[in-house]
Amino acid sequence: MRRSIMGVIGVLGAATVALVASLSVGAPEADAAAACPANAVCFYESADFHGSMYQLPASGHASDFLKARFYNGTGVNDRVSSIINNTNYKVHIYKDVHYANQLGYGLKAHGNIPNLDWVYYNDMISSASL
Ligand SMILES: [Ca+2]
Repeated sequence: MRRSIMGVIGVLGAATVALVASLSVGAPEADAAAACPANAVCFYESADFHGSMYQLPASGHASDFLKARFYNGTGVNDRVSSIINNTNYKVHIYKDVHYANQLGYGLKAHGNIPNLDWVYYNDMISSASL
């Protein structure tokens, strides 16, 4: 009898641990902002640097966002809503692929824009370069 009670407690304990683990890992993931590394330019799917992220390649150029994917697999083209520029250079953004139709004057070195809606460029960027 004693052995079977211990067995039940063991099963419940394991289930509780599994539930706590899944909550602590799963809950923040949906809303946490992915950190933008040093010397990188990061494009985010949502405002306030939320959602999935795409980093400008080390070359400093991305001529065609139709070929780019956020970390979650979603296409980047016309889906960027916020940007962090952690480089020493200005980032230029364009409405169309191959650096056509520049949007504004660019994002200054070590600058960021939490919401592209503020400048009417939300879900519009199709290429970018330093
Ligand atoms: Ca576009």
